Amino acid sequence: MATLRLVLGDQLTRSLASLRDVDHENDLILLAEVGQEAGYVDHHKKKIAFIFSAMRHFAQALEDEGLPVRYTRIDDRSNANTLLGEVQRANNDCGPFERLVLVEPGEFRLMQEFRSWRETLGVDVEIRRDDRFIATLDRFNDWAAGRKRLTMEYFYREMRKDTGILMDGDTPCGGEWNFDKENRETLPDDVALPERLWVEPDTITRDVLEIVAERFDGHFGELEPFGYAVTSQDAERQLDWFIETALPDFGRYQDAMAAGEAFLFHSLLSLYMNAGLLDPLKVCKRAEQAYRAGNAPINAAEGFVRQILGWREFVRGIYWRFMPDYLKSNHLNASRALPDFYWSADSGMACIDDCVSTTRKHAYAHHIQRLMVTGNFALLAGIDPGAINAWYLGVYADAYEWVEAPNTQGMAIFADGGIMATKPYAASGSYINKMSNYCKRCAYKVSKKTGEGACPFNYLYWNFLIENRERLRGNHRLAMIYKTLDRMDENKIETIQSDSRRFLKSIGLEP
Ligand code: FAD
Ligand code: DLZ
Ligand code: SF4
Repeated sequence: MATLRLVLGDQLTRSLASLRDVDHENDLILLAEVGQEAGYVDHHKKKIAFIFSAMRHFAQALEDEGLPVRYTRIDDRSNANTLLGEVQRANNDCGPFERLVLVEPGEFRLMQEFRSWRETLGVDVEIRRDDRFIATLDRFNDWAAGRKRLTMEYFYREMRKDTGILMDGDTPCGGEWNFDKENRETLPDDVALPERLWVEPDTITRDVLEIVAERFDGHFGELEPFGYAVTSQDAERQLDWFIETALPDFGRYQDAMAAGEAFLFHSLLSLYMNAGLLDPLKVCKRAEQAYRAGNAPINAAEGFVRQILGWREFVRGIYWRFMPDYLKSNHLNASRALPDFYWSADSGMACIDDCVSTTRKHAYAHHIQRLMVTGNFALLAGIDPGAINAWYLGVYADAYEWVEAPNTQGMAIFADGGIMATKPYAASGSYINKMSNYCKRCAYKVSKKTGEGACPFNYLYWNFLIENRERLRGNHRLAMIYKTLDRMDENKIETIQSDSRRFLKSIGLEP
């Protein structure tokens, strides 16, 4: 049966479910750079370049294998600029096809659209399971069914047992399931950070860089220098580099932050796993092997595996279980606009400006920067979930809604009301000060709680608890802090509120 096989920009895996039974004679594989996908949020220029270049390299590899491929470039004059339009054009030019085969997309909006295509196109549309994850969605839903709380840690343990990763028989390697307590060291001043491995752009990437510079000039972010891998072979090299060079220290410095240092000992592998260039199970197995060979301590191997086998799989399950309502939720009724400094990095707060600069430069920031700096600020300042989700979805090279939304709605801003986290990850300046060297170079004083020059995170933290007292005081994990607030004298509360109003006004968030 003549079949058209549509492959999306984050499905660049040769063993993709829709490519396994490809018929060299009768089928056509379609990849399309379209305005619809490049423009539905303000994607970082580097993210667009990464995806387009990876798509072009993938198409080339398929062609080199002798497979029939149709590739639409963003600057093709006849580009319909929608996925549906490109499917229709392929059908008109090279069809008719009796069947369209694709793999579940990573975003609900596209899933809905694909489900309507059978009617629109009048052909059989087969949407196959995306089996590039370690757990199926059925496995997640079976685990989740009937549970009052969905706790990542318990799901993660099931995943460890299912896969046998970091298991000695029935017991977890090292005698504990979780070495989280050994993942919280701060970075010493004299620590030697590893030299990252970058990939020199080839002709395909250079072409893409030119097109992105021209067509997406108004988008956020710095396009060059561009050094990300765009093929699975180069992504594998990045994995080798990480396992040998950075993994041994990944564990202890997992939560640390340092001004001007974007990567520390992090892997920078999320963009490759999410786009299909690396297999997450293989990545976990490599970390396990390093541990078993004595090349990485347990707190590093387990800390790393937990992020992928645990968090990555867990957030995917949460997304598909709770969409579409998940993105509509706004438990804290947050409605303030996103401050301009999320784009311009000129807030005067050293922590925010460093995280935004890193983001602007690399389309990357590591987890604690996303969660405890930009995420924490958005939580404390009550930023509208739509605005902050759009920011996270656009600015990171690894961002697709299945992984971005639970991390933002659930972890960072508590908009889901506690599906992901038992309490909001709200923190004052002292957490940032403990985990980084930002405060030493900041115009604000972290030790000052209120008044001129005080760290905004300090008064915004208490202001957040005051503003959300009714919604949060029933949360038993916040009981102690609300007791402290109850004991606070009226003048202090007044000062916190007026400092917060003044500050929010100064950044355009209060009238
Ligand atoms: P490492 O620190 O080296 O971690 C190893 C791997 O673990 C990552 O590559 C990633 O695949 C996985 N991982 C770690 N934490 C998480 C997590 N919380 N959820 C899912 N996977 C995780 N991650 C994305 O891949 N895409 C996103 O759009 C995204 N948005 C986020 C938004 C917010 C507000 C927050 C707080 C986190 C977000 N994360 C997202 C999770 C995490 O920050 C990134 O996966 C990580 O920073 C990627 O860098 P790395 O590859 O160097 O990770
Ligand atoms: C993110 C992205 C971008 C920028 N451009 C394209 C594109 O032109 N064509 C395409 O097929 N995919 C692109 N993508 C990735 C999709 O947005 C992604 O497949 C969906 O968001 C589902 O995860
Ligand atoms: Fe951030 Fe406050 Fe520290 Fe400045 S003093 S870097 S605003 S936490």
